[in-house]
Amino acid sequence: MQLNHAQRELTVKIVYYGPGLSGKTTNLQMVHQRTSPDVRGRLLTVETHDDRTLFFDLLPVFFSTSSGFKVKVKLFTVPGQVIHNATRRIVLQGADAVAFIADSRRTAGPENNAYWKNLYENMRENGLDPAQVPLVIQFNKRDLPDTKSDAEIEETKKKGREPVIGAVAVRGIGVLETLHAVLQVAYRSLEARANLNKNIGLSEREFLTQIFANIDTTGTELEAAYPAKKVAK
Ligand SMILES: Nc1nc2c(ncn2[C@@H]2O[C@H](COP(=O)(O)OP(=O)(O)O)[C@@H](O)[C@H]2O)c(=O)[nH]1
Ligand SMILES: [Mg+2]
Repeated sequence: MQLNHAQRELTVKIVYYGPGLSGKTTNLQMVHQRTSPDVRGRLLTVETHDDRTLFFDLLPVFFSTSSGFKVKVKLFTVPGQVIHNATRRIVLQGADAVAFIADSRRTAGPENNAYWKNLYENMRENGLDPAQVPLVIQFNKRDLPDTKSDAEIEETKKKGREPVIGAVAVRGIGVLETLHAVLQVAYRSLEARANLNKNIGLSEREFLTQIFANIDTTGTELEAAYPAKKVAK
């Protein structure tokens, strides 16, 4: 988090982390598609010929609070390939919350575990206490055969402290729910550290509403809380 009182600006950093090809870039593309141009910037994506993220993706989302603060939420993805660990570590620096995107297929289990470990290592290398960094987990690619069952995902949910969300990112399923969950844990952690309510007059409700009122929530679990608004693609 960067809080600049002179400029009246708050920057929040969210990182989508996980193995290569788990669907991190797809998540950002779907968020971009459904977000009003009024509150989003360009989706910056650097891809190589084999469709993998070479460096990182970045999608900025911004709004002004009723108290007159500018809030910039930066959504980043990391490159998943093993050789890009240095880049992953740099992108992770200063993250306020992490969405860990896992591939739900059974065959992906060992890779998910390896990258979970890698996430913890990189947090420590960056001087972050993993226990203090808010996390959510997305089990993506629920449409493919031989994925973990819902019951197994429930088990994971019970074992950990993190919110767990099932997704089919290519169809936009679970994408906004994941974004909402990660923004909520980010806000709560920043509130505990920096007293956003008191210091800049920004409540959790306003933080989430300013963003999700400008996202097309049609057909998602968020539709009731944030009535869908059509946005230009
Ligand atoms: N079947 C299926 N494919 C997906 C899903 N999400 C992403 N993909 C595909 O998986 C590949 C890798 O996705 P990408 O977002 O580039 O992964 P990244 O390396 O984590 O950024 C792409 O071909 C996506 O279209 C999903 O939910 N189901
Ligand atoms: Mg990518």
